[in-house]
Amino acid sequence: MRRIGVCLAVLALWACDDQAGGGSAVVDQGRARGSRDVGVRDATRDDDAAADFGLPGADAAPPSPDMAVAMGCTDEACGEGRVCVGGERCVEGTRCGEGGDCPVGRRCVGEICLADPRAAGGLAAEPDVLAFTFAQVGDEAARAVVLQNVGDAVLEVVELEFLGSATFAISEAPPLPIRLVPAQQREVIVRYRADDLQPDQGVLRVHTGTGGSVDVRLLSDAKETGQAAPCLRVQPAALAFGAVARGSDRVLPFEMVSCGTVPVTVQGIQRGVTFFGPLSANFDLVAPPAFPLRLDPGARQAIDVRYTPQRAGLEGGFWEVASDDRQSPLQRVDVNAIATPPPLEDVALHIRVSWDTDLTDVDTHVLGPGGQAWTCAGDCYFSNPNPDWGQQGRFEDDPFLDLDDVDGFGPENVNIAAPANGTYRVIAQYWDSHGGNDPNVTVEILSFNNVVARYGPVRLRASDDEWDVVDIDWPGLVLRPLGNQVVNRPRGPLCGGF
Ligand SMILES: [Ca+2]
Ligand SMILES: [Ca+2]
Repeated sequence: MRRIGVCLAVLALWACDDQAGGGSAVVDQGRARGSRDVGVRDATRDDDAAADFGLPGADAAPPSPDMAVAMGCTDEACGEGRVCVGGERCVEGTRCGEGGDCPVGRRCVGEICLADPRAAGGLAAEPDVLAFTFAQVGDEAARAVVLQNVGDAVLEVVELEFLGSATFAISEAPPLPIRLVPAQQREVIVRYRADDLQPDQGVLRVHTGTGGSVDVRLLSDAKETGQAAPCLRVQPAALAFGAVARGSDRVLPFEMVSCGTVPVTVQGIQRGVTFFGPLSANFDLVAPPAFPLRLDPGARQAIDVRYTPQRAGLEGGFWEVASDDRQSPLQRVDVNAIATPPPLEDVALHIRVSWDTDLTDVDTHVLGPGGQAWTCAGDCYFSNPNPDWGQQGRFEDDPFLDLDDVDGFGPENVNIAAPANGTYRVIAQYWDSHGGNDPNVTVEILSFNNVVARYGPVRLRASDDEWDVVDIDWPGLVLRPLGNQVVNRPRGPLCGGF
């Protein structure tokens, strides 16, 4: 999956606009894909970098409208493993040590240790601190770390090493090495199991094939319940929605419990922000209570979280519950889901593109009726994966690029469940070889799970080669193939999706 306009760590809140985008190790807005498009500026002066990052000393934009509550903060109030940025927002991370010292794979920017992808050959791991809160021996929790290649060359993760407490482990260890092409990401799950009431500390060190590494700090914190201080338990620590098909949704609850002998006040529930941005709007809270919410000792409040899938793929992040529990003022609930397209039997137009070479990135472009290539209104492609076509606000007549393959073979596909009337054009574009061989590309058109046509294979020999494959008239599914000619055309501007 490629991303556009990546912002580092904290920055999603303040720095992800056109003015501030493109800071140190931040991918240039609108050009995030492939080696020739990654613009890593050499920010050697930390004050410049601080300005880019919107850290203290820089102009701060207003807080995100996604926040359910605006809060002042201090490092102390933010809790272990978190720091207060701009006096307003707790983020997971650490202050720089004396002389700007930071853990491996981080560098000091505006007094905060931020991911430095160059330190590990382009590898970034987010978040850089995982904090697990537990109340009793035997409690288990799992949290995700996302590994992403933000460099400009293919990299491999060759080892996931744990240092410190043995209470931390990888859940469902992925096969190694993990190969990542530029901008590709993978999630690994870290599991914690409390073996006694003592806090635990550890490090997950992620090693790359070129000798670099990135550290993720692991912390646990025993929650004191039954004390004469505000105490909030949020459970479970994670909600796994599983596979949910577009057109449906799923609701799962978590619970907030007042665990002291005095009331606790919940100030709000906000979208978690990471390196990769705030939690997707596909997750929302169903009829949340009004905040601040006071919970008497022993009182419980259920919160329903709804997931409504759009484009297919893995989605996740976390909610943050802010309260006056001083021991853990921000508690998080991880959420993850797999969005799936509707079954092929229900899809009127399915366009599938595949090729025969590893590493290479071929892209599917589907132009809607009257649409032009590389326009955000008319072209469904990786940077514009589900424009609203046909009737506005109705998703059944929209195209969804449900799978964008970046590292070889495909397939990638576009689904339109119920196309509006008009002519659709399919184009295959050769984005980047990433060091692989030139691909032979095959395009298949399916309707309600029947293959109605197959075109190619056609060989693409150079980046920006384009093959105009077929025009499709709807209704009637009239196919007008455009031949096997390949034309090299300059790529157009991107739309900012991923
Ligand atoms: Ca692709
Ligand atoms: Ca529509």
